Amino acid sequence: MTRTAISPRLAIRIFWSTGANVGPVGSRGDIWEAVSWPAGWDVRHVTETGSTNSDLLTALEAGEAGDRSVLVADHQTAGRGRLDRRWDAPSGTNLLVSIAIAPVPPVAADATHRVALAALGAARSVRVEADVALKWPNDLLVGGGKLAGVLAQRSPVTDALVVGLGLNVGWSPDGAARLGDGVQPAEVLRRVLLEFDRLPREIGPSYRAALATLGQRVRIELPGDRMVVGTAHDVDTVGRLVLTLDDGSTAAYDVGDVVHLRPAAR
Ligand code: BT5
Repeated sequence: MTRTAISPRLAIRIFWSTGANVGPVGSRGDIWEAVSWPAGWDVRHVTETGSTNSDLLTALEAGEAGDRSVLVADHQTAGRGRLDRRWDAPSGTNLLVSIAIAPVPPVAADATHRVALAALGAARSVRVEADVALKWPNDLLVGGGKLAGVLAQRSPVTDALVVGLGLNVGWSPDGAARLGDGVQPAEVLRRVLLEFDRLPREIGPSYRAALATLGQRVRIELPGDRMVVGTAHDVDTVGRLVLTLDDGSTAAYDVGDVVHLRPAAR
């Protein structure tokens, strides 16, 4: 049997220009096709891929996607977390989506803050009774368990970035949180995009106001098995978390995993 090899770049180009690879009739593709997306968003759905972030970056770099292009998948075989970690979800259970933002805003972190705030608004609108909190830099928590994470990747080729959101809807790993049964990932995405469009032009004050980390005593686990403990008192203009350390000095951190040492006050 002869097979014609198609490069990943060509495959995403074909997908993006034809809408091919969208789920077949009778599958979950129907649900995604039926959604009425807010104006101005170009939402594409695939049943399976490696990573929506990688695909959308490829599409951007090929000129096949642009600002407000959105790629959502039922399943990722190589879903990525920050720092080369994995993001897991069984097929069809959770929201796995990437959003293209172009050009890159003057403060790149603003783009990830927007997506995190939109996800926070969407999660709160679905689970009004739950205490959904935002933890620096962009995690959503419910009862201390991780509900969602955000991964931003900047294109080295074009003036754009991709912000990926993994939000647990019907499934969560041990110790994590989910929105719960009876909620469709497509409906959650619709709400995320609506909330995104409602955010103010200046995002910094909204982000700080929503960030449960501020005022908390925290531990930051830093790359290289280092850690630091202090009180989080601000986020600086480039998105770094500013801590007051126990010796009274201040220090700003741009990457790390934060643990709230007291329950969030809001
Ligand atoms: C994140 O990383 O929180 C960013 C996750 C971004 C995922 C989205 S899905 C769509 C888009 N395409 C991609 O390829 N990625 C993005 P981080 O803070 O590093 O968290 C990763 C860690 O969370 C892992 O090491 C696990 O311990 C844990 N984890 C994995 N899957 C999880 C899940 N579904 N819920 C909660 N925690 C999870």
